Amino acid sequence: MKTIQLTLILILAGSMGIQYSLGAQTAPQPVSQHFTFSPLPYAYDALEPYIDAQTMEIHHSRHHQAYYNNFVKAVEGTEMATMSMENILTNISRYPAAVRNNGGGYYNHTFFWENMAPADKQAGHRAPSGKLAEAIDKTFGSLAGMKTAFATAGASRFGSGWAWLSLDAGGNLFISSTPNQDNPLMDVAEKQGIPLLGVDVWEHAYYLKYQNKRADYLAAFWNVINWKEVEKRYEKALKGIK
Ligand code: MN3
Repeated sequence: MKTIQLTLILILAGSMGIQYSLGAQTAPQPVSQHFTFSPLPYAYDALEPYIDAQTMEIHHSRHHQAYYNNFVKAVEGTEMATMSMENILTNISRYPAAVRNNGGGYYNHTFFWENMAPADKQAGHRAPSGKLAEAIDKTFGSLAGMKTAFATAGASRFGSGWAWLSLDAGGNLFISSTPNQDNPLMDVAEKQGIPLLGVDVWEHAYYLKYQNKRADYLAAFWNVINWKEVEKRYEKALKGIK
């Protein structure tokens, strides 16, 4: 009944040339509510001794927060303000560098925090299992083979960037690295795919504890992998490409 009344009012208003607004119901959602900045899923010191608390705090509360703030500023008032992050990233070549750099930084760090977990919470789950374990063995010969290829991608990235394990459109796993805040979702990536596991190899991610020894940081990283999360991403990615 109410719907009919409202429809009649709108028709009447329309016929009288009145622009009708439904007010708050149609007001656009603020960008900072569409894209949100979350706390870490664990305490700053939860990844000790592999990644130190001070690095985690600065990395999350300053670096990540700055990427988020600048991303929100860059998309406010544009078509991107209501798009999904995945949609923006896969079409990144259409958008300004500020969106590529800050949107990438915002997305990549959230992704990174979630693919890590405290080492003491990994009991019984220190390696991938199920379908992901099978795919890793098939593609890289063994988990050790995958780790070597992944660490090599991270160590050989010149300057700042990321190393990734991803799924390509053909359903195959691959390892790559990207410069700056790029990632494999982006249409500018050398090889595109759906990321499953990522590691930040910017100096700010490891310098306080490891200084110039990026390889030591990459070796320590395996102690804090949230394999359950990586497996979840793999299952979802497989469904997505079918
Ligand atoms: Mn970083």
